[in-house]
Amino acid sequence: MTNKDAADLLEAFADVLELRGANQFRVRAFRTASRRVDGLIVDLSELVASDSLESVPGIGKGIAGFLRELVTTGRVAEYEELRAEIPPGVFDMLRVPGLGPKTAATLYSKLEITSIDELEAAARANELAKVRSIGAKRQERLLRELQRFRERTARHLLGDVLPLAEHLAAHVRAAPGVSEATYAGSLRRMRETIGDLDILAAADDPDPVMRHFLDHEAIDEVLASGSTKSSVLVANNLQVDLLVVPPASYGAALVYFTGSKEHNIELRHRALALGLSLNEWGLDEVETQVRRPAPGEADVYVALGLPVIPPELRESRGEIAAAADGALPELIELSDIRGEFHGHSLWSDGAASIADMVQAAQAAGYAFIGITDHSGSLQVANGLSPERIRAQRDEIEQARADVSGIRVLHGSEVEILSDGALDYDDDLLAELDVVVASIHSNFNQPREAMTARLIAAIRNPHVDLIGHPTGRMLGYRDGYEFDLDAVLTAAAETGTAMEVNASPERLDLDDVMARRAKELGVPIAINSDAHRPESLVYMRYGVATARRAWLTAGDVLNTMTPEALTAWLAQPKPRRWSPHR
Ligand code: DGT
Ligand code: CA
Ligand code: CA
Ligand code: ZN
Repeated sequence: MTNKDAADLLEAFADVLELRGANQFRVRAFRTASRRVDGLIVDLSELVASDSLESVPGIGKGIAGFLRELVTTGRVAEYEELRAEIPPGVFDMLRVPGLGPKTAATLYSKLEITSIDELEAAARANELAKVRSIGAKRQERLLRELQRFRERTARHLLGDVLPLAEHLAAHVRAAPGVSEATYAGSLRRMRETIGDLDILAAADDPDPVMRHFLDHEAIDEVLASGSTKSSVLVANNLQVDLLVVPPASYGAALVYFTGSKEHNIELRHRALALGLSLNEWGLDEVETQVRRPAPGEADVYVALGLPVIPPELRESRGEIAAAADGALPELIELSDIRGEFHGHSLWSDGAASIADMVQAAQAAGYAFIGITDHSGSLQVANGLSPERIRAQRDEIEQARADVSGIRVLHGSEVEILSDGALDYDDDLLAELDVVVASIHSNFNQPREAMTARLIAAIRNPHVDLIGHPTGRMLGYRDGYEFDLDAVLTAAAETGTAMEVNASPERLDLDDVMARRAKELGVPIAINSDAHRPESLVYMRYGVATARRAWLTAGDVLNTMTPEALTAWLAQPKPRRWSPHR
């Protein structure tokens, strides 16, 4: 239970009281107490232990009792009882700007509206306008807010947020008096989707930093602006929070705001066992109340007897134990990547010629690149018939002659048909340098059939890797159903690689699945699946996902030299795989 958690609960209790039409003074007292608790430097538990809660201004007898119960039992009975009597959807409504507990109480009691969906339906049916305390104007405004709320609460793709975040962080870094600034939160952990963007800056005087930040042209609207924290909206209703902290707290704040919340909780427990209280300002020695400054993240981790844990691992998935054992993996880096296997050209649904794609790969510093256009049955993508893919060879040869210093692999992204057969016969597949097998049709097969379909492709002697193995599209469709472990086991047995497709709307396999693949001994290939030269930059999102999967360079095919790789691909299956470095 942190001070922040307690502050949130006080606020939530005030909402419950207000929803139930409680006395305004009592409601306000809890809101004030929430702010006080949030601003406390000492841990609430210490105030409880020393029985000095009521010495804090704004905390009277009633609230002290509330907090004492919370700290000692982890819950507050009155809160839980009152809350249980209100439908949960009513609390969701409170998150819509311009809709406070009073209005929510009216909507609930007069119109029996108990969710955001019902609220929207009622507004569209002009029912809110008829309520005297609401009216037509307010109804219209609520509809607009609802629309924006839905956009804002939708999660954003890593690939959309990261470039903007780098830009905004650089802008903040250039503000007067800023010694350091970076993005934090889920983005720094490179999660596949981002709720809101958190930016953290270190400066002694926050005011000029805030002014400089709020001046940025990308900002559409300022939601809140205080002296050390502001929240704004940028394009696509992405919320950006900027927090400015003193340089001596920067490391502690960076740990805190990078999260994840679960990682932070584990760290705090470890700190307490060492007699330290970890918070966003620094590390406090519990006994002496002396604060140890933490200007850098290393100050926090080292004090806890740990190496700095890469942000991508901070998900409470065993990283703290591994760090304590000196067993953190040496994560793959973008600079380890020597090439990739899966990309398209004008021959199927790509937007550039083979020569342009190869040139872009060479400019990216790659030592090899696979050109893998779609196969014939994928007609929507202008898939290649056996005749056309054989005819494609001339242009591949031409690109090989024209662009030096890069090995061009002629391959295919071949369809895995519904029964697990492939779109090309084995003779044709044997002629190719690299074969990616993927599913783009009939996603709704039963789990057993889909599992068998994937395993059949894996067992084909010519298939080198399975493209975007689950078929999911973020924010659009879930992956198809299949038995992941059965498929990964077949891949390990045959030495067939699984792709981490780096395209931001795929990131497939995801972090958890790719980690499982590594555990089971499956080689991993990371591919941008580029359909145009500019998309080669997607590789960074694939590498980020691989890092979240605890992968090292040795776990990934793309880090091999072209010679080693060609030798690997030339081996007949089953191929034996062990991390190559
Ligand atoms: P998001 O924005 O949903 O993609 O995910 P995050 O991880 O960026 O979460 P966010 O923006 O709510 O908060 C940023 C970080 O601040 C989070 O990763 C950990 C820390 N944090 C936020 N709220 C709490 C809290 O109630 N307790 C603790 N221990 N940490 C918190
Ligand atoms: Ca966030
Ligand atoms: Ca945030
Ligand atoms: Zn593809």
